[in-house]
Amino acid sequence: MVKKVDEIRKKFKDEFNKISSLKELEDLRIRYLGKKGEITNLLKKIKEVAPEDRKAFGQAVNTLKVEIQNLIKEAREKLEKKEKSRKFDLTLPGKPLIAGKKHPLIKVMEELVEIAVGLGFEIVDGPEIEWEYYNFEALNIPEYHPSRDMWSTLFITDKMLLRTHTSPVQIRTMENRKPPLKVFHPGRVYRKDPFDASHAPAFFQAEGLYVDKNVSFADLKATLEMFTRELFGPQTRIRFLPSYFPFTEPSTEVLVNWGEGWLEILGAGMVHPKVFEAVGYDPEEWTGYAFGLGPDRIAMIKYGIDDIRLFYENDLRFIKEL
Ligand code: FA5
Repeated sequence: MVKKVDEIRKKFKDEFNKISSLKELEDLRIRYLGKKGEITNLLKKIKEVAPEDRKAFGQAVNTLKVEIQNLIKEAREKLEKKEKSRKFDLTLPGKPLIAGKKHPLIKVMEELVEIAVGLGFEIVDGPEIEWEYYNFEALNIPEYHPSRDMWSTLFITDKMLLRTHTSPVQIRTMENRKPPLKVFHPGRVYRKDPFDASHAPAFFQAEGLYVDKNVSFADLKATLEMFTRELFGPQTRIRFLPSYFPFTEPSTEVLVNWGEGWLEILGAGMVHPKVFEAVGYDPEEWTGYAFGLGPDRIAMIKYGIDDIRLFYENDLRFIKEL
């Protein structure tokens, strides 16, 4: 029977030498030390052993049991260390990171700011929730003007609204400063416009304002030409059309060649004397130009997109392609 103990020892050692994981080690422990394991089975056989040999047999089985327990304990410690160090192996290649991409509208806004700074404009800020006075009245837009219509404007109270354009920043800036000044404001605006291929109800605008002595329409034209050339390349064809805004006189809008047709990307003009009066500047002394760009439309032309809604659908496949 003692021979049987040696056989089990040999069998254990063979299997033990092949172990390479904690899971295998635990299975092995159960096979030998578990309730139905080899060692328990051996101890049950003690009845078959001649009474004078029982002591020696019992001792041999116990020695083997302790031997197995020690080997398993040692192996477990080693394997645990190994598995732990594998978790923190800094030399393993890293998982590839999924890098984000800037939204095309943000890219255009950043580009506009860069061009404006290059042309000597200072960047200024202003609120998206605006007083009716700054959005309309001070800009010479009287009560009966259609742009105040319920359908265009999202009123919060009688006197407060989501600004419909970035032009109120002209008033806020001039109220706080003395001329000359040359400022640029990129931001968001809101209108109750139907969401169609070229209109969004919330979109971006960027406002430019230059006030000094002897500013002329030629200065405005040159500035807008530089802007469009920087944005779309020197070959771009643009059109100046006469237009009307209550806060500029004369006024113009600029269209950029877009496939078969033309797309309006901005409104502009010479600052109206009434606007200067509203902020306490003497219209006889000061002159200026202002313009309001439409970054959404600019992005449509730059990226060849024929539907503005694509910018707002949050489809990652679209963003990744640009
Ligand atoms: C204005 O908002 C004037 N404040 C612009 C201005 C500033 C004129 C300074 C003179 C001096 P308009 O409503 O045309 O003008 O809008 C300006 C630009 O915003 C348009 O040329 C167009 O590019 C863009 N835009 C207007 N409505 C939308 C819309 N619903 N969705 C996307 N872009 C729009």
